[in-house]
Amino acid sequence: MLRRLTFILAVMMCVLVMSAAFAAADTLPNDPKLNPDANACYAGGTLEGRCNGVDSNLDGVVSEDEVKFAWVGGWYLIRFQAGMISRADFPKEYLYLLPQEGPTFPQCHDSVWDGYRDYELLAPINTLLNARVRDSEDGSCTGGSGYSLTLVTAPDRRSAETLCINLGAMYVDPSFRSDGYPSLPLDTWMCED
Ligand SMILES: [Ca+2]
Ligand SMILES: [Ca+2]
Repeated sequence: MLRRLTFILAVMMCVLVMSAAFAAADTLPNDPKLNPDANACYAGGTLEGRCNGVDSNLDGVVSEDEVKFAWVGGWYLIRFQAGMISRADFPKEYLYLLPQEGPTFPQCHDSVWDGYRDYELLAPINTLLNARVRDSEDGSCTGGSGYSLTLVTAPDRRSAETLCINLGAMYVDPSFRSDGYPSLPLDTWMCED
């Protein structure tokens, strides 16, 4: 009797373990590192709800191919988001799914006027001490570590001044003319420190 009970228990345990295993396969998280089917189109993904109704060619019908195209894009996108595919390796036809690339630093800004030195922007406009002046005048940003300064954008001098002070710089230098630097925004002002 005891032996039979043990056998029944063993069978029951076996069934329990197997169903647990199947359940695990069904409920793998939507994480491309754990789940080969992970897809940004699934619930919780950034394309959730946007993959089954995309009429890409605007003919009024969502075809099977259009749905498939969207899901393949979702498959790549979630792997990009997990750092498993780089922008360079991302399929060209799906690049529109990737976020826009932000500006990269340092940037060199060349003046079109003689005798005006290059400005090297080290961080986004409107941050304290985001730039420095180099010795070069040819857009190469070489020579001299230059002095640090702060560049801001504002529609007029008064708002520029407020912005400079709020950032911790002192006041606006009226001698700086950003229109001589075509690659800088037109309303760029320099804060003196
Ligand atoms: Ca269509
Ligand atoms: Ca120049």
